[in-house]
Amino acid sequence: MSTSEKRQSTSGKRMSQSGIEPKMETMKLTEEQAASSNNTPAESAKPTEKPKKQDKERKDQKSTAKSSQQQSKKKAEEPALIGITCSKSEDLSEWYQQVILKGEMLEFTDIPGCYIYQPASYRIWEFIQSFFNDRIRKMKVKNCYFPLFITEANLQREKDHIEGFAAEVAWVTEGGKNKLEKRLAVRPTSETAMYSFYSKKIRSHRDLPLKMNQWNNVVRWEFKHPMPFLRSREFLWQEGHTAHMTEEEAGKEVLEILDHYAAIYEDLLAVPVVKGKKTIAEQFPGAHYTTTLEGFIPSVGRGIQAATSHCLGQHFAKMFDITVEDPNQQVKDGQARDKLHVWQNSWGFTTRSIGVMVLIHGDDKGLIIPPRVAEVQVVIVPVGVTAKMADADKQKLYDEVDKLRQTLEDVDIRVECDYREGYNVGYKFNDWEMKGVPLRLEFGPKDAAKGIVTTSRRDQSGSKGEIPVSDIGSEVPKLLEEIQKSMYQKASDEYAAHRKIVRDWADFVPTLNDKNVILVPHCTTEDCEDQIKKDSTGNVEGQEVDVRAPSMGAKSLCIPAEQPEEIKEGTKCVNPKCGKEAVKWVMFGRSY
Ligand code: 86X
Repeated sequence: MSTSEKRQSTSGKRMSQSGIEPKMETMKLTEEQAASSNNTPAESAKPTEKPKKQDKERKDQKSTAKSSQQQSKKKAEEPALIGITCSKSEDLSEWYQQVILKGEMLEFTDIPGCYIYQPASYRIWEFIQSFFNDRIRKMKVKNCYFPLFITEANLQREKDHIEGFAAEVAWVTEGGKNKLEKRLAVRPTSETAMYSFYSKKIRSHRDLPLKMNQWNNVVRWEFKHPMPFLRSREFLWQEGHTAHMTEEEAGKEVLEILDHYAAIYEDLLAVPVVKGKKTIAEQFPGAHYTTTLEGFIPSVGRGIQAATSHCLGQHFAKMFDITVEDPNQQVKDGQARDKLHVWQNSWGFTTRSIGVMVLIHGDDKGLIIPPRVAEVQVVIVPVGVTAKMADADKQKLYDEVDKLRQTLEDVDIRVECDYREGYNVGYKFNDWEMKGVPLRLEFGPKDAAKGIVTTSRRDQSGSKGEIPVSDIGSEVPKLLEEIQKSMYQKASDEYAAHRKIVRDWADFVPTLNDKNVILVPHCTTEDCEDQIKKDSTGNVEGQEVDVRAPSMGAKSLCIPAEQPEEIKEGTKCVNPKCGKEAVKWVMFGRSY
């Protein structure tokens, strides 16, 4: 397999039959955007959808716009809340788009594949940053920053695998009115920039380990359909790059980082992941081995790569001449010691994680943000405020609400009170639900009289509870933790239920078609995987086929660290055309 083919398989170039990508961008492009967009091959690679469908979408958009106008005419004094108008199960693509736009997470721009991260999503990124920074600082990793631009000569030093990535590099060719003598790449990743520096910086074994991390933005000019958060041309990430004296030390770090990544997903975002190792066919070609987290999107039954931590071996050290003298070698006076190449790792975590979180937890009312990353954890909505209510009574209620807020803030809960005038309670409830606030407290004269607040969990629509006012300082934090736990548990149970053991090839494709990922006994070789990809391709019943990619084969997602059982001696690879012995349970699936 050529490097470029490898690269293609690594990044999963195939499109879905039912995924959420097909309409994402076309839908949202306004006419001006469409008109002004300089049709690069990506944008002009039409038709991206069946024309019929596109027409329907346009109509939908227009009719939505119209009905909202009509509505606002009808009730001019009361703003109309246009909630999520489609269901997650029926049209995931449309649902996802509405949820992130109406939840004010993200906005489209006039550049396809580049998005505005509104405060609601950027705040989640900040929670992730501070959590991860705490962890890596304990490992003595230092944050730093390298330039956005990389010279072509430097980028070419990675020539071994650059070939496979070349099509995605964005270039700056002009500065002001002058053409640059040498064009500059916008970083797609910083290996070449950082390792040239490492080569200078690392002189002796005393300079090791060297552990640096950047929080930055990178650009990969994807030609696949862009999707907000999940696959964008510019994205935010952290890239960690470390150099070690020994393979053992490097290997330990790779797994430690993978654990931190899993903790971000599971403990912060309440998203279950499977830890594992990439097969040769799917690993980063420049790596010695690649460890990975694999997530799962139940609505489409597809896997999604959640993060990677690579052991690079000595591959880059040889390319970039990163060496130290052997500290253990016995030498006579004046005799030079042998040079040892360092062992390197790299690891990355991106804003894709936010999209995965939205897809997993959101429902037909909109976002559901896990409490630990919610900017607003609790919203207090005063209820039972009527027009004929005396001002003094209203003020009394609001003062009590403010006391509730103070009590919660004193125990570090992030609270918002909704005192907005001119919006009815139903509107307010829907609005905060759309934004995903995990817990709503309702407080009105009746509650005040009983000395309680009414609770409504965002993750359990319709079920309400009560907490005595005197206990909210202790009970609300507990309830938030319960919400966090139960969101994770629900998602985890669902992932587990859709991770099926398959022993026979006859069950391979049908089980995938039932929206599962599968664990199969496999030989872990590249050729066999290619074969499986071909043989598992085909139309999926009941799922619409994207015209740009009529079918999608399954690829290996990872070799799970936790194997379901031992592979018994004599077990054959699941692929009947392969004939080799199975060596591991490998997780296969259709994937993003
Ligand atoms: C591979 C590997 C690695 C640091 C990570 O996965 C974690 C963080 N980097 C990145 N990769 C490339 O090397 C690459 C290179 C070019 Cl020039 C490109 F255009 C795209 C790339 N994509 C991925």
